[in-house]
Amino acid sequence: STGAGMTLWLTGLSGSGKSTIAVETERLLTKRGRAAYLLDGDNLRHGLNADLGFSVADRAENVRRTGEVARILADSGQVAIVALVSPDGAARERVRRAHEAAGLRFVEVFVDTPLEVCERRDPKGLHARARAGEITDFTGVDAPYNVPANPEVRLPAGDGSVEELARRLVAVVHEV
Ligand code: GGZ
Repeated sequence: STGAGMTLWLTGLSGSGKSTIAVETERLLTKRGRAAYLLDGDNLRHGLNADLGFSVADRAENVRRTGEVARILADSGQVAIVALVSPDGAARERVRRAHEAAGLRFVEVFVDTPLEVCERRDPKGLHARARAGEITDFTGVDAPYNVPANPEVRLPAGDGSVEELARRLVAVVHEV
């Protein structure tokens, strides 16, 4: 490991496991003495991004802002771990380019959990409410998700333990 700052960007559907894997990755990195900080979309929407909803424009701004914070953390030498649905591939590419322009690693992690599994888990009941039409513009139901074309990492998170998946991300951080 060079110890240089970088960003791990977890993208995937609601209920795919992004937050859980991100929390475990942060825990493992911190335990090994690596400065890591989690930026979770759901949490940021209570503060930094409290003014944003789920329109295409608001999601783009959500990704841009969170990407800027991640870049700042990475620039400070930390591992920024981002867990954001971030459904738009072009928006994710802009964050990647901003990192590359600053000489910082950007690792796109596709948390690839089938929609049926996300719907079965549905910890907050959001999928059910989206299916019932009580929430509109819900990613994977009536709003699009652009599957990453070339993610550095694809985690088949429908099976496999959280610790196992997080360990894969820790290994990626420690690659050159
Ligand atoms: C997608 C939604 C929506 C809609 C509320 N579409 O699983 P969660 O509940 O805890 O995480 C999801 C979170 C998505 O916020 P992000 O900031 O990650 O989204 S984005 O990157 O697209 O800006 C979900 C909940 O908020 N949620 N309404 N319509 N997810």
